[in-house]
Amino acid sequence: MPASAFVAPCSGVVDVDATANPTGNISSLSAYSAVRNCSWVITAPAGKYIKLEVLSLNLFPRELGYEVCYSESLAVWDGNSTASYMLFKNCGTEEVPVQVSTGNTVLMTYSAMMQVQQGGFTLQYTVVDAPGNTTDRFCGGLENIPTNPDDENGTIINYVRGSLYRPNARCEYVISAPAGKYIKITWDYFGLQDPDNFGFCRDYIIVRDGNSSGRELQRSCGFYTPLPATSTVSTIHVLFVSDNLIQSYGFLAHWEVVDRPGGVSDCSGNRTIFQTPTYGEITDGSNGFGYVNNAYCSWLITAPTGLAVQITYTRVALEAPASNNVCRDYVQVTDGKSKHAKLCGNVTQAMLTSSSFISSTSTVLIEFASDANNAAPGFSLTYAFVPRSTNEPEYSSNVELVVAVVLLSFFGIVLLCCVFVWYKRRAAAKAIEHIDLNRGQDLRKRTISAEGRAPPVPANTDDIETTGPQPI
Ligand SMILES: [Ca+2]
Ligand SMILES: [Ca+2]
Repeated sequence: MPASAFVAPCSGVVDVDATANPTGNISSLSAYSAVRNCSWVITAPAGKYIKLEVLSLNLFPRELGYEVCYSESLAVWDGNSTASYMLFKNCGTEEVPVQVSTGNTVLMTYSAMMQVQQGGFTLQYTVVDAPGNTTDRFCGGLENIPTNPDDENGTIINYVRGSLYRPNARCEYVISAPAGKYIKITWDYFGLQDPDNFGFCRDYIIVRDGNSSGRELQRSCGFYTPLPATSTVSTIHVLFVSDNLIQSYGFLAHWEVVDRPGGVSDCSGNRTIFQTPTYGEITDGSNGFGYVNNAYCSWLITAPTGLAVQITYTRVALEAPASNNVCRDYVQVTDGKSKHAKLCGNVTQAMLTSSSFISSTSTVLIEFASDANNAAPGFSLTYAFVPRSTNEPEYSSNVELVVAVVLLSFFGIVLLCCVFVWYKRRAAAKAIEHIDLNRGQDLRKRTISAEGRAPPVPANTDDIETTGPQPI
């Protein structure tokens, strides 16, 4: 830059006339020790834009735990107020990419707390003819986005590469489609502060049908990229809010005008019963445009006698499970009394195939439920009644095996019991025989001692009991 270039002072709020000075330097160094907060509003001629290049940056670094430039920072907005998009906010010795405004004004702020003093910064501005891109910026304030036949898609962005979004931010987008059309939002990148231990979103996105008081289509935080959201009226409302602590990287999304509305399925506690049709399709009812929140539906399918129910999943695109793998929204099948695992998230074709099955009973219950936040395209499956005998080889062979094991075990136990009883009887007989012999010898000894001669040996045990001597 030429030595004679304009240098803006750091002194309160400074208006920089970029018409008179199409290029210049802005620095914290001129009054660094005295002034801790200053701002500059740079205004270029109408139809021109402002290129910003940070030549040097040596500010107090980000403090551990704050994640933001807290003690000392340089911030730039793409407009003349902090409600505009923030182009960057940096500190330390971070490298800052060259930025170009999308209008003819920018706002810069420098702030430092009293106890810090680093080397400061120098930034060069230059008036240029071409605007900057709109793919690297933080959101700000309310943005109304009307559409017309030539403008059927666009972006909404709260993202600056390498930076965290602003604390205490509130950004709103109101995107209006032509009458009879709808707006679909697709999230290309999503990284907000994770929910707290109670599942409460500290920073969040809410997508609503219509205006700011419309039906909530989606509420998201954390790092799970939400599935697309489509309005059921011509206008969609997107709100981003961040609190004062812990920031993250933000979001990138694109919107488009579509011909079909979002999820309008009436899935509120009803149970459908299928018994006679031999084939059918079961879905969440939104035709792939997104089911409603707080939904619950069930379908009870009972096959005629001798038939089983074949379930074939064709699509499962529900909200992703929580970090502990618990499904937030799910589809679950119960075969008789046996519950299959819940399916949720975006299920791959391979998983859909492996989850499909033929029932082992004649009754299958299908349940679909969604929680209060974040709808997704939905699910679909088909059912058909199929002959049970020819389609359950694995089940049949298992049953036969179980029956055989049970019967063999039964006969084995009976055999063991018989052997045991026989052995006990034989042992008891031997014991009686032994007692008999002992009693006989004892009786003969007592008789000899009393009468001087031995009595005859009794013929059996009855003789001992009835004819034996009385106690002496
Ligand atoms: Ca936060
Ligand atoms: Ca959900």
